[in-house]
Amino acid sequence: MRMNYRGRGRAIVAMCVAFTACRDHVPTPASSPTGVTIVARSGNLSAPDTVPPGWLPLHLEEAEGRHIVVAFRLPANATAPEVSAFVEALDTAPATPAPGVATGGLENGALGDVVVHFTPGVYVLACVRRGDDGHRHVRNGESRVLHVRPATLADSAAATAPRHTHVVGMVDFAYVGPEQWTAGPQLLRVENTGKQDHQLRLSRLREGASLGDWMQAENPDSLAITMAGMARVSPGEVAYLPVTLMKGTYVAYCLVADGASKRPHIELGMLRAIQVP
Ligand SMILES: [Cu+2]
Repeated sequence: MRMNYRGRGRAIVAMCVAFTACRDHVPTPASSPTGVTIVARSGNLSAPDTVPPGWLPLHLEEAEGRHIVVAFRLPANATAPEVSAFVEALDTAPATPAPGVATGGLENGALGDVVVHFTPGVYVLACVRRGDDGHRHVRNGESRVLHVRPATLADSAAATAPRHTHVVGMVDFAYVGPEQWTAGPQLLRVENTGKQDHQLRLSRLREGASLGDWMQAENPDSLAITMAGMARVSPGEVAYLPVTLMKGTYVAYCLVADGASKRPHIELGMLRAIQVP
């Protein structure tokens, strides 16, 4: 049976759920020792309580199960009840509920680090992946409050944004920017200039497979290898994704659901082929 275009999002979701033990993806650059390591288990996230401000690499260890861990910024003066209300609202809200802002995050499959910006104040790390019961993991305790302390002189190294090699713009509902990238280790600057949350998942087509084949495939995983991913980024936010690119064709796509139609953005056209010559 061939999947039609509308079934595509569901097939990809299934692919992501089923994505296991794929060991042939290219390693991304090693995480910085000053980064934030998050260990995810079923019903539990562990991470530092306090981190310095600035651009910090986030690293995900999936000790048990698959997780999508997003760093949400809350107002710096958010109270404990406001934090709890936000965490509760995350489960059912299609987009990031106010007053939270998604600053980027780590895709399931522990595909590699992402670099996000922390300003002094209160953040919540939470897993937005849906379980078999339809609820996001955050509902079962996979959240953590992260305090970002005030800046000191020693933080100056992390104060400036990392130097990117390519820019990926995200709008409702498309990726904008060059359709050709350079092979080798790259740092993608991922910018959301749209009005909805977006993400960037990157898969590399296997030799001989076309974008059309991939879109129509019953099992997209057989035609492409998922390489890297940036989880939810809210409008106006910027985050960075390190990736090592090989010669070939990559597909960028977004599985965030549209608030009105409930359809994943990929079904609304948010996918793009990018060549790496
Ligand atoms: Cu999107």
